[in-house]
Amino acid sequence: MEPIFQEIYDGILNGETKTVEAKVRAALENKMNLKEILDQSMVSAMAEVGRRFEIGEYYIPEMLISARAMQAGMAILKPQLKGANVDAAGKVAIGTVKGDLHDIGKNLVAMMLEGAGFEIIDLGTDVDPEKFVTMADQVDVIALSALLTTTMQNMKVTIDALKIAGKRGKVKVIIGGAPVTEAFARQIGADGSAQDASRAVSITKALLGK
Ligand code: B1M
Repeated sequence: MEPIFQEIYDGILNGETKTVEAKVRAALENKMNLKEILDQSMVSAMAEVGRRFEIGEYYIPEMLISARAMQAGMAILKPQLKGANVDAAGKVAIGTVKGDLHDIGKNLVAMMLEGAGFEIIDLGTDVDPEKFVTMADQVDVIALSALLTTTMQNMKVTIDALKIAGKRGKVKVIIGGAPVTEAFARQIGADGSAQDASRAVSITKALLGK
């Protein structure tokens, strides 16, 4: 791994926000590839945080400070991802479903979609199904994120709420997040699912014929 990627990785693991900000800035100044910065040093660090949590080496406070350092690094990358595409490719309302507070993956998907020219309405976390329903007339795509096996069930609740309100035909629905599979997406009647942020962009484009 590039030494600077290692420093960002370690900074996230140790929750050192200032270090992460400085190193991400330095990586950008050195013209390092955005996707490599994200995947090799940042997303992989969060996967390691999860592994340490699973084996009881990290607890919630450690997860939180790592998440804060990750978000700080992402905030620096965001303007770089934006702006390459000027034409709005479509409008997307994105949110983490009811009961779920994880927002790093959702924010990354929103950033990549924005970078690909989509207009984003970010509804945040713990979003009520009804809130998504109220967006259906205003957007082309509703994008649902969930990180918990418990809250992924609320993706179905949200899609069902769209159906009951007669709005399902008006929007495409894509879903994603660590526990989500294509089989689950089919089962609950989503139009597509994506394992990561770049695939979320290609699926959204394909669904809108872009
Ligand atoms: Co939580 N947490 N957490 N957590 N947390 C997980 C998800 C967990 C796998 C950890 C573990 O046990 N190994 C586990 C879930 C187990 C399960 O359900 N099977 C877990 C748990 C149990 C919990 C709590 C219940 C812990 C507790 O309280 N006892 C609790 C739940 C709170 C709640 O939501 N109600 C909780 C809390 C938290 C924190 C608040 C401390 C913090 C979140 C901070 C934040 O988000 N602001 C946190 C964190 C940081 C994690 C881990 C460590 C990292 C998640 C992350 O940000 N990953 C996570 C372990 C892990 O994932 N390995 C874990 C980096 C991010 C870039 O990846 O979010 O997967 P990810 O997003 C990816 C893809 O999934 C995909 O693209 C993204 C980019 O490539 N994607 C989409 C995501 N959304 C998409 C939408 C799309 C398409 C693709 O289309 C719409």
